[in-house]
Amino acid sequence: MLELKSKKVLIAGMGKSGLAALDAIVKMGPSISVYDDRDIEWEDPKLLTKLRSLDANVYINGEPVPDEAWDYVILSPGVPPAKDFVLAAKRRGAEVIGELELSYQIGNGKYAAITGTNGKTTTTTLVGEIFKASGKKTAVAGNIGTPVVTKALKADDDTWLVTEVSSFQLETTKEFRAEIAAFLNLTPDHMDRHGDMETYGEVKAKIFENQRPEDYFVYNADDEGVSALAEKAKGILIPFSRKKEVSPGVFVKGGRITLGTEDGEIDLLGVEEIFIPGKHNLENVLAAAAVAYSAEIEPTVIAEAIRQFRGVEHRLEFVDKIDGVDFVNDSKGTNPDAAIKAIEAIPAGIILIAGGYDKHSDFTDFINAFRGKVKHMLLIGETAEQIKNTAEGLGFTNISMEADMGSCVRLGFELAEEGDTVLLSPACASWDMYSCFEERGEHFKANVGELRG
Ligand code: UMA
Repeated sequence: MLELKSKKVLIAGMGKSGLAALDAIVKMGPSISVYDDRDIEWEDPKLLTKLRSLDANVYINGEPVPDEAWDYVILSPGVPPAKDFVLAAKRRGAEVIGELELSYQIGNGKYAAITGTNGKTTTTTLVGEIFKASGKKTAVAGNIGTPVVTKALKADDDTWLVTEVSSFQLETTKEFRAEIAAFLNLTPDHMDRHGDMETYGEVKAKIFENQRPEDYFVYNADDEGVSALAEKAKGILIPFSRKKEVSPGVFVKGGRITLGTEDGEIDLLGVEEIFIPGKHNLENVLAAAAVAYSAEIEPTVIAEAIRQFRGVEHRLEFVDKIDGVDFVNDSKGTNPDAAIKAIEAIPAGIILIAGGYDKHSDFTDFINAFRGKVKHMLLIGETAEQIKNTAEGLGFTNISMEADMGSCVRLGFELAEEGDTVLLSPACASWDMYSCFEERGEHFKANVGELRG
């Protein structure tokens, strides 16, 4: 258990994670300082008043953090560990941890942790549904939107913390241990932060670093990068696969999702019974079944919860049908691979809205995935020019450069014919124009709503 009484703690980032960390530690008696680039005084005066009432030292709006001997620096996931003040704090002996590690050290509960480049939110949500249906005490948290420390402090020893875990959160783990860890897939993302794929893969692999031999490691046997990393895992391996029979594991056989166990095969349900579309969602379902199987949940409960599952908001979310044109919100398509999966899951006749924050992604595979299905692309945001250049270089020229979401939705509707889909799947994060992908998705939906007048 982390001992914070009279320790000097710096919390970096006053977003969801930083605020949750602050609330979690304040009663433990540390001397607290906080840092944020934002001008909190102007943007959130109530927060500043709260911080002052806690006697916290506040460094905001570009003010330099003093080079002091902090005992702990609690980093929000969006704050890069390579920042100068973090490196300086480390040199002076500070322990740098994130909110996930804090949660593990001061909270209760056991972790079913899910990582991967894409599918994390859908899989985490489905695992949560299955666990709840089985009667287990369950809290769903993490990168999905609710800081896990908030749930871990309310949990007891039997509570399963079904936790979506990002690479940003894993970068700052030390002792964090998941009794069940799942690694869904590995494709390029966040290269601006991690630099290269090798580093990105290694950071993600921290999800199983502290697992014990009795813990479970669920992984995608169809993904070469993930399978190579799985060789280093120490727990019981539970692979899942769309393409081959893996036993023990979860796989597809004759169109049926099947559990391979030591005592033989257990039939779960037919692939056609899954509501959420696309091959990638089949993989998410296989992964969720494997996590649930690792927690010894009854196969009938797993199958029924999968049948009932209708997907998550902002992920291939059907918004409306107007004059025969479907509008689909995939604002969570925040990297090229996620957007490719959305395009693959939707029939030909797509008017695609893309572009956003620049994470130094390469858009070649994204454009190549159009394969005659995308009729027109509407571009916004920081990456618009780069995506346009890549597309034109590959011979796709039906492109409009737009100023904002409103003009994209209106022009998309004008260009669409009956039977077409206007799809928002940006292949980029939202942070250039919005505070988060949810806000972008809501803005898309509001603009679709306005088409109806
Ligand atoms: N900030 C700085 N300096 C920086 C960066 C950020 O001061 O260099 C400040 C910002 O001004 C802001 C605060 O830090 O006030 C924001 O902190 P944050 O970016 O860590 O975001 P939180 O609000 O704490 O939300 C985080 C996750 N965000 C990121 O990882 C970027 C949320 O995931 C998560 O839901 C939440 O914790 C609860 O666990 C979102 C996300 O985009 C969905 N994740 C990325 C992704 O999925 O690709 C990893």
